[in-house]
Amino acid sequence: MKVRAAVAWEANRSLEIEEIDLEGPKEGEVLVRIVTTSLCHTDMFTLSGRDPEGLFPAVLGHEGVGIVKEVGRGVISVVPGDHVIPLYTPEDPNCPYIKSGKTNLSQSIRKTQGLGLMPDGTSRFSYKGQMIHHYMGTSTFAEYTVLPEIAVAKISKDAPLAKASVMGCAVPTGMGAVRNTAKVEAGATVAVFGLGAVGMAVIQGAKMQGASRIIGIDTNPSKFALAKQLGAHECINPRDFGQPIQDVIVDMTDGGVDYSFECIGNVNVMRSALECCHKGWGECTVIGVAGAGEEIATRPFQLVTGRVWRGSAFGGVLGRSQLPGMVDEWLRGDFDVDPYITHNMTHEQINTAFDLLHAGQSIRSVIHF
Ligand code: NAD
Ligand code: AHE
Ligand code: ZN
Repeated sequence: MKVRAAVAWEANRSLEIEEIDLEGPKEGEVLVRIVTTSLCHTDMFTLSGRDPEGLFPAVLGHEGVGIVKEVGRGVISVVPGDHVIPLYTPEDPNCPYIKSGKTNLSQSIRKTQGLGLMPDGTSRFSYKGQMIHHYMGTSTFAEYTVLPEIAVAKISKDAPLAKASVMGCAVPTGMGAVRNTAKVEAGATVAVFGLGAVGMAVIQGAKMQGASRIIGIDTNPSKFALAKQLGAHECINPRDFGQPIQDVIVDMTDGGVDYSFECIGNVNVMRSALECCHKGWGECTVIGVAGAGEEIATRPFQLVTGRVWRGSAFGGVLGRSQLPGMVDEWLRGDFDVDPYITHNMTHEQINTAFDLLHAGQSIRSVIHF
């Protein structure tokens, strides 16, 4: 079929809306009509050329929601009409990683996903005969996309599709990192570096866990009002201090925070986030994604003396078995997703979403097809 898609032809070039060819779902695959998609920093990161797995041309996009239109042979868990969230972290119950019960990182199709291909090693997208790569196994910047069955989470039909895209990455990533990765407990002190959608979801999650003090850190003070609305007790700008931000936070908290989260993708800030943790027990969760060749550093003494560095992908959330429950939490009113959605626009306006995120003027832009 012919579908309109925003194609990333090469790094650092605006996306072009093209009419491309999409092959139907093969065995174990699902055709989904994307209703809305939102722009995550990771899409922008890949377009910048810093992602070691970035491949071009590609249909980017991994934070979306849609409706199943057709299923391939052997698909039993979803049917046409189901509302689904594409999963860049699929959940295959037969994968040993999932069976371990220790991780959400199903590996059964990870290799082909990283190569921009479907599990059979081919792409469903092409333009005038030229192969176009999938991205993160999701490619939500197209009117229709094809996904492996294990990469769709069936959600309640009560979830408004105009808003549900943010449940495809930002919200579960931030909230899940708090609950599943760091396991923040009531009364804990928390520092959140980076107040984009992911950092905001960390704040929202920390508040729900009953954190006693949540400190937001960002170089862009225009983010502070929303961070406070969502639960931050105070926000600070590292540029306002003449000393390293970790020292400032250690002083503010009488020895450091119980938990910190890096939601930027800056390796220097990852160090600050570790070093602002309390000696003996403070734990830093890295969520931000850093470019090819970048590495983190600290004095090993920081770890010897009890601080912990860990990382989190998709908030440690099991996409098929846990994400639908998080959507239900939203629908019950346990948390709100409206504050994340600062802009709404059409597919044709997608490059504006990149410009706004790059300029620090948006939290999430939702693109409506
Ligand atoms: P965003 O661009 O909306 O927010 C990043 C924030 O960091 C901005 O508010 C910006 O002003 C702030 N910032 C930049 N440099 C800073 C500095 N030196 N000190 C303090 N603040 C600084 O991004 P987002 O969509 O919220 O994503 C955040 C990060 O998380 C990105 O790296 C993204 O790729 C990554 N991410 C990871 C996962 C995962 O599963 N691990 C999921 C989603 C996003
Ligand atoms: N491709 C990059 C890494 C990108 C990355 O870390 N992606 C996160 C999700 S970001 C969502 O906004 C993730 O889930 N990683 C786990 C995985 O298996 O990809 C690189 O460095 O190669
Ligand atoms: Zn994302």
